[in-house]
Amino acid sequence: MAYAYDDQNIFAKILRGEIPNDTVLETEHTLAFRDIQPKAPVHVLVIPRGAYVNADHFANTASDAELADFQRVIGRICTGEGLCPDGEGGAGYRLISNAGTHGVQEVPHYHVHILGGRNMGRMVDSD
Ligand code: DGP
Repeated sequence: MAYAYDDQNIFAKILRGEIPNDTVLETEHTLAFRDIQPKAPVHVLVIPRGAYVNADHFANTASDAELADFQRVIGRICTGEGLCPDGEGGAGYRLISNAGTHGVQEVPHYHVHILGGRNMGRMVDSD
């Protein structure tokens, strides 16, 4: 696997503190912040601190500690934003991770979008 990571991408700059962000949660391996162009009342981006291009790069090469931390942050964000459909008022959410050309990924640093606060509609357009 030869993933080329561009360390000038916008999320790399956010991680280096070169660009401000609206942080929701940060841990040793993970950062979560609000999307600058929110598509829903809640729109949080979760990114690893490590230099991973996309979901498969991260899943195939990150350490167990990084993988676990990332998943725990997603859980904490869903809980903290009141999105969990667990019978305590949350109405649910959608996770999206775009990769590559067909995924129409804009920023080449792995990220998961957490979207909620409204009905997100059908998963994808059929065309
Ligand atoms: P994607 O298409 O999955 O690569 O989505 C990239 C997202 O990143 C898009 O929803 C807009 C968001 N975004 C782009 N630049 C910035 C930025 O400088 N700050 C923040 N907070 N979000 C950004």
